[in-house]
Amino acid sequence: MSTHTFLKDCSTMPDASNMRFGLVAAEWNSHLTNVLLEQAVSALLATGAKEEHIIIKRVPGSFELIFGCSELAKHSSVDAIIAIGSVIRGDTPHFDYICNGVTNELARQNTMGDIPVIYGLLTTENERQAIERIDGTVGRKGEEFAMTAIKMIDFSWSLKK
Ligand code: DLZ
Repeated sequence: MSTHTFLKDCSTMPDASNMRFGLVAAEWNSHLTNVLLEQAVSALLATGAKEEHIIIKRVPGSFELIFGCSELAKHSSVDAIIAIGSVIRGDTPHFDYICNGVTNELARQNTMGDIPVIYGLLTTENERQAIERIDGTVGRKGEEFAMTAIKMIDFSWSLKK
């Protein structure tokens, strides 16, 4: 999604001023995950979220997103969690294990838990593909994760009215 599309979408987004967000970011490939995190926070604020309603936690690697998200859901009052990580195949023979483990477990947390967990894991063949998904060439994924979180909270709240 281009920046232009994102800004256009902002005006039609649900009101995020009362929404509480937890962001858990992996330190592995931090030059990428920090940008995703910044994009997500900027997008949340641009859509009306309050800074004091945003909790940011870091875990060592993407595999730890599983425990990090699960604990944050248990011990905080956030309305949605965004899990942010970047796994690059070239870096690890464990690529498939890490990706499958995190994907399956975050999916399980979505079905078993009370709040949505947004899947902000980049799984790419190389660093170039990851950068393209951040710098606007193929998307600005951090912004997309933020908008997905807002939409899913709105969805969840719409069922409880
Ligand atoms: C070990 C490892 C490797 C090789 N590659 C990555 C990666 O590309 N991205 C990532 O987020 N984490 C990686 N890790 C670390 C694991 O996610 C995890 O932190 C360790 O296996 C310890 O549980």
